[in-house]
Amino acid sequence: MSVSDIYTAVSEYDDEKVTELVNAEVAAGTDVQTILNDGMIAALDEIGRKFSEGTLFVPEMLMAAEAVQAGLEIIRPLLIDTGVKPVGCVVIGTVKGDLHDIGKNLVAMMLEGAGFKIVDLGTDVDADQFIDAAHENEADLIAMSGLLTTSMPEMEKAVVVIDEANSTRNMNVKVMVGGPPVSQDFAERIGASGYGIDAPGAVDLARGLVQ
Ligand code: B1M
Repeated sequence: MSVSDIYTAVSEYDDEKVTELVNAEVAAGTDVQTILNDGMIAALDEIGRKFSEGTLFVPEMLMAAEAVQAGLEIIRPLLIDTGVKPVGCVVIGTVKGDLHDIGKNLVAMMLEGAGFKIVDLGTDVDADQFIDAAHENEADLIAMSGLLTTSMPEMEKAVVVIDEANSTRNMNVKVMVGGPPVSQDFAERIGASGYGIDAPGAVDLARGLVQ
């Protein structure tokens, strides 16, 4: 048994096997980040590569994602095991038009584990939904995830509307963005407060932004 078996089970869309193997690795004390990165995320990357070259299609991407979600359910308590008082509140979601949620869920789990209160709006979230939730929860941060190139203009539009809401609705919420098409340069260009390269990076960034 090794982490590469998890990679294989995700590649074979076998969620029961993923559950069994992740449980076994956790019980054996394998580092959670290794299980995540080398087992599950690496397999999804390979699936994505095959999708790009046209040898796999949407149903296979979906089945692989479901296998990864099964593994994440097991890891979740390990990532959010915290008894500390909230260090801030983050409203998180995947932007309008985008239904990818695995990365967003991971970021949310790690932020929760770092002591943030999380309000997760799910996927396909528009700017007004982010703003209303941030207002209602007196949030410190709005965290927008996007996997599609078409998510980038949505983020840009949302930042403008959130800026306006900060003045008109007496809010003071900062915006962080993340996801593969996004970069530090992009975040700066659209006026976001920061860019998180991955889930641990999002935690570091969020900590810095709420200080
Ligand atoms: Co889609 N998909 N997908 N997909 N999918 C990608 C993203 C793609 C790159 C595949 C490819 O072409 N190689 C491509 C996007 C191309 C582009 O626009 N540049 C693509 C496409 C085209 C599509 C469809 C349009 C396909 C179609 O219908 N023709 C369609 C779009 C649907 C929609 O959203 N409207 C679609 C659908 C799907 C599924 C539903 C089948 C499924 C998603 C299921 C789900 O999420 N529940 C799916 C999947 C699984 C993928 C791939 C294979 C895997 C994505 C993933 O979960 N990665 C993906 C290819 C790939 O990534 N290699 C692909 C693992 C995850 C942990 O990584 O989300 O990047 P990621 O998160 C990282 C960092 O980015 C960061 O932290 C995480 C790790 O620590 N991060 C943040 C993420 N958000 C952050 C926020 C932060 C900070 C960091 O702060 C706010």
